[in-house]
Amino acid sequence: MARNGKTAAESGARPVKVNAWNGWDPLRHVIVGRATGTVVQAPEPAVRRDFPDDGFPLGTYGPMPAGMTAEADAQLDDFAELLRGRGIRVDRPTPLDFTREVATPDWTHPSMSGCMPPRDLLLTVGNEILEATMSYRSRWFEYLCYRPVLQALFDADEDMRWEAAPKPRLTDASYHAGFWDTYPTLSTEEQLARVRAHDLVLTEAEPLFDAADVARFGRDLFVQLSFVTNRSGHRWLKRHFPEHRVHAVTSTNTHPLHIDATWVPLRPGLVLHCGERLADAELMEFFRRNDWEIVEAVQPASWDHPPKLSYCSPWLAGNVLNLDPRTLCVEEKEVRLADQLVSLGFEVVPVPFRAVGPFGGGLHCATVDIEREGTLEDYFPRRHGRY
Ligand code: ABU
Repeated sequence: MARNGKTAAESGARPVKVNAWNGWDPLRHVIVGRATGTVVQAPEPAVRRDFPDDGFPLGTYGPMPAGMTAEADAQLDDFAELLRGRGIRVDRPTPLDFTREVATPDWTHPSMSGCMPPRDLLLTVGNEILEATMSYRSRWFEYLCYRPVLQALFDADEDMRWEAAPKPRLTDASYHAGFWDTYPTLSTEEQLARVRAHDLVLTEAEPLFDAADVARFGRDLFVQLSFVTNRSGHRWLKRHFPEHRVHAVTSTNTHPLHIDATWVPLRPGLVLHCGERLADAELMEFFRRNDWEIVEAVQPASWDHPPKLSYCSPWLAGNVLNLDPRTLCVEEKEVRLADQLVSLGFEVVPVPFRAVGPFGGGLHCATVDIEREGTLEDYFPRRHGRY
């Protein structure tokens, strides 16, 4: 029912429909995150924040600087308007007081985090929206920011499936003690060996995953094992989506945190990999065997100048958002990447978004697809190895 009491059909609006099978079909409805109220999280076993030059040395926490938050919110609002101007319906989360202490029967944590980036939390597969487990205590309650939107979608679309993965305990048993003291001291080769073996901060005590570690390619879902996603999380997803082929993947990324700045689908038959972050050789062969071209992204513009208080890598440049299989939103300063994408046949929509980076992501991270026009398809008819 529309706000004026009329149904969507009566008011002339397109009916709300949850439907998205991949990341490139024409976008009709999306969530765009908010920076409002974001905090640098209090210390917790899952993650280490240490910004000695930016006012938040190890062990300190609190609200992000007001000016940075205002600038990021302005860019997010402008992006939402840009999308609306293209006829795309946009929903926004409802921020909470993220400075407040949170607790479960197992632990108390002095702060939350924020409601950027929504992509970390919500995964749309077909008519289902799944709330991920998350693996940070500071993000345990983040789903509450999205409940008003999810409730409205549930009320508007009779066919929407609203699911939530099991809320994790996140006791100390879920983390390898001392990980953040030792891992940064390892050589690149040693770190890569740990990534390959998936011997990182999370234990296998319970299923854990972020939604942004799942790349959707129709019938095939690729789940990156990372700092925030464990094997048990992959196993849970595999059982949850029995009609899909759900693959666990790693890459040559020493700091794996979300697949959407590593292995980025652009359109059927074309995937972008972010520089040195190569996928497993077997996965690359699987893509090639199915006639997918793999292109290496050019070096990001922000390579030598990471923004203040950012925990993301410069590869956020590759964190682009498809409006359809021919049109990509790209951060406006990533001119070389834009040129590369134009040479591959895309229309590029430049979007000022640099101020959003310190709030956890780029254009893909900052959004969640609610509706993309399209159906479930099989883009990989030829199997290879364990794929
Ligand atoms: N949330 C995306 C972060 C990706 C990266 O730092 O590479």
